[in-house]
Amino acid sequence: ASLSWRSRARGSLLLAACADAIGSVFEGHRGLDPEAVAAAVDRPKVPLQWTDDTAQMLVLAEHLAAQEGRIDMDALAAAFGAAWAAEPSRGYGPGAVTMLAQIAAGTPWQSAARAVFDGAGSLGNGAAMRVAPIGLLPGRNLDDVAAAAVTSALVSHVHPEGIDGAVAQALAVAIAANTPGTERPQANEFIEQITARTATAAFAADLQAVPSLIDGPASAIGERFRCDATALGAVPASIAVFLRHPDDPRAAIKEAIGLGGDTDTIAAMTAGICGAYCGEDAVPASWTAVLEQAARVLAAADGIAGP
Ligand code: F2R
Ligand code: MG
Ligand code: MG
Ligand code: MG
Repeated sequence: ASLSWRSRARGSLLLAACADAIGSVFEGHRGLDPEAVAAAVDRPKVPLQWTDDTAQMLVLAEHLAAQEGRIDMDALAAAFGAAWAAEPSRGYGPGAVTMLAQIAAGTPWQSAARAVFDGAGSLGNGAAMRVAPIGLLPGRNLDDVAAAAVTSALVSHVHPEGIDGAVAQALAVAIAANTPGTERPQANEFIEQITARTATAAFAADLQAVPSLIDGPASAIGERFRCDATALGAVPASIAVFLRHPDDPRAAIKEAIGLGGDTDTIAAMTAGICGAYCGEDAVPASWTAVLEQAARVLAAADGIAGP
């Protein structure tokens, strides 16, 4: 039977939240022991407590649901600022903290987002890590998805690579959500649809390296990409891991965490794409049962997917 859009939205947000929580234990670590990673995925630390990645993803999903799929940039920025102010210990990045504290104190997002990193703006993966809900809006073509991803990114990430990260990840989720479960995603076509809509030469080059990494050892992904908290270092790696294990979220999450570095975020982004492809039934019930605020995650997915 074909998967419903709601099942795909639920699968995406649930798996992203679970992977964020499981991966967060290893964030910043390199050279991880594969057995420790496998144990954390197969017998996760309970409860599954998620980080800034999921906190912002839920804010975005709830915003889209309230606005019937549109983005009000002032309201979205204010909601990100309020979520940070309510729970500043979710593991936000340093640039994000500086910027969100300003927004929470009343500085317009336009100046707060532009001021960070000496005026360069953030090229962190924060706009990408939260963007799955945009790829899950029903009835959107890929150009619409890319445009909405840019809008959602700009309230915090004005550097072109920070924006491209959000565009690439939103498109990956959307393409996966539109791929019939009976068809395996084809790496070349998947990547071409994304690079047609990203803007920077750096993203084009790194995304175009992904198809060559599908069949070899996972270590080649870690050699090709930095797997860090930057958009360029994390998003192509996440897409590569998904394309290696599209219908096996557990294997994908193990491999994503095993890369080391920004483990919560790479695992969450990989898992968000897997869930959009596989649907809710692919989420281990034992994870959902112990996931923090699981009912809120499900309601957020239903809010964007519609009836
Ligand atoms: N940052 C973390 N984890 C490490 C800190 C944990 C925290 N101290 C704690 O446990 O309490 N995790 C989360 O941040 C990443 C998402 O990052 P976001 O939201 O984009 O933040 P930021 O700070 O803007 O960017 C992240 C890093 O990217 C580099 N960077 C960004 N812009 C740059 C620029 N223009 N030039 C040079 N470098 C730039 C910096 O290294 C930033 O720190 C996710 O991993 C999430 O889980
Ligand atoms: Mg995090
Ligand atoms: Mg392009
Ligand atoms: Mg992270």
